[in-house]
Amino acid sequence: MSRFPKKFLWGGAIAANQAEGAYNVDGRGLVQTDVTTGGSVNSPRYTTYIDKDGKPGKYASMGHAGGHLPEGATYAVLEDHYYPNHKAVDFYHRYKEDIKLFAEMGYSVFRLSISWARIFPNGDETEPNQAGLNFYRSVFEECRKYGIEPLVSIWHFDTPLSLEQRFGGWKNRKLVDFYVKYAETIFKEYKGLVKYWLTFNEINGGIMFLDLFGDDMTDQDYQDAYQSLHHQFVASAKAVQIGHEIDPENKIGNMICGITFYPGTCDPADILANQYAWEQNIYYCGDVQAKGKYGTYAKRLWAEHNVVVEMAEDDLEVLAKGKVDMYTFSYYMSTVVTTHQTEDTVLGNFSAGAKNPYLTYSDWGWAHDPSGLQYYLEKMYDRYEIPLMVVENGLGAFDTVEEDGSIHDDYRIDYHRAHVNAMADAIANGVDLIAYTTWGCIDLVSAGTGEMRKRYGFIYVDMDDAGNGTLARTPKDSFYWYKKVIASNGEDVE
Ligand code: P53
Repeated sequence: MSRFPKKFLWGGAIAANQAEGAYNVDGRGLVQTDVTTGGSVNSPRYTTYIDKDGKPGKYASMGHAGGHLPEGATYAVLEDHYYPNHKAVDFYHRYKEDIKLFAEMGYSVFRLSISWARIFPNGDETEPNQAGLNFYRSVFEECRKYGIEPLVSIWHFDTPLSLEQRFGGWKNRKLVDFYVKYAETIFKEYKGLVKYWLTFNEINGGIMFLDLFGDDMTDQDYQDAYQSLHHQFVASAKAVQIGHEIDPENKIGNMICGITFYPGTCDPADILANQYAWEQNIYYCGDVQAKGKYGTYAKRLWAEHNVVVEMAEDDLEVLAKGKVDMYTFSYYMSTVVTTHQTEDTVLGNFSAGAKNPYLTYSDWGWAHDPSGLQYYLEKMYDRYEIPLMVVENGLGAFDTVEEDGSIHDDYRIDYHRAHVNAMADAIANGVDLIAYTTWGCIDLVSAGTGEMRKRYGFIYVDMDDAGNGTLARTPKDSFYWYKKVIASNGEDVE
């Protein structure tokens, strides 16, 4: 009996803003990461601006959960700061070389995102930017040349900055129509070239990461977060419907930041707190997108922060009609929920709370927990009974380049081996898992910290945190390991 279905899709994943660079080329508009500096595990990234009196300033950015631009200020690129996403790893100019390497590993799928601001630089033009459309067409054609199926995230943390500046971002309902027009444009443009789509990357980040920094958050922050999510749900549901109308062959998924939550103790209070964490952080978005309706617990979640979600008359109908074809998610780690005081806590980037004594942690504080992936897969398949895809999974780690140029990343191989085995176990338990795309199949800029040295790739990129390096690509040991895994359809993981 083979462990993975015959047509299982193996590949890797990147996002436009973290890989492409070329931030001001061929008519591209700015996005939030273009005004966001680098950070580290202990220091945040900053978003920079010019205030209403013309003075430069910055606020600590929580990545995609958003911070606050002061009243009257304008987002700005400042002279004396380094912005790692501007250059990233220059996928924009090197995609042919990169896709060739992906093909060499044997990829049957490659997940990437389209940068909205390459297609509609300010987000609300009447006509799309032809140069942007051409770029992705060549990327998709390059994939097809090698028989690689593109899996396209329509939005991966990159709302055009102009929409953030003029409309305040997703809390403004106007964004729904802008997004839908953008989605419709690319569905039509790439009909026949792209079949697999994801509407919003880690959509639940908007509420989950907010809660992680909960102490400083006000009810207004929660109000904005839930309202923004509602707009994204409506936008996603409309895109699903339009995508199906344009090409009935299209398979359109959601994308959830999949963290597995465990109760810290068997105290019933912990069990309930853990269930509530799943509801808020994981089910809330998944239910709307995969079941087409808000969960019954939503009212309680809103009430906790005096939130009133404003909805248009036919929104609930739109949600019901815009259910996704597959449930997709990222998986890096699990976390612990407890109502008890604990001394042993994790404080990493985007991970916090009690430490799990049964697990080990990465240098960025992320728990290594392959069983958590199996648990997540089984739980979600049981809940939704639609095909699942693991569209991100990987280990951010320091890599050392040996004198002969080789990179021996056995820690990364161990991480992936364990997670491939966990997927096989979930499949053996009946889960309809159809794809695995590892995160950062090539090194790229970290979303959370803006670092290059937090590396995920099977392909090393010569580039450091200050932007120095030749950008040369070198396969790591993991490259050859993954090639073997794919060639054996997941049988040979040694
Ligand atoms: P980085 C936090 C927790 C889980 C997933 O993350 C996350 C984040 C954001 O930092 O984001 C996803 O680069 C995201 C990718 C991101 C990747 O995980 O912070 O979809 O854009 O790069 C890894 O190590």
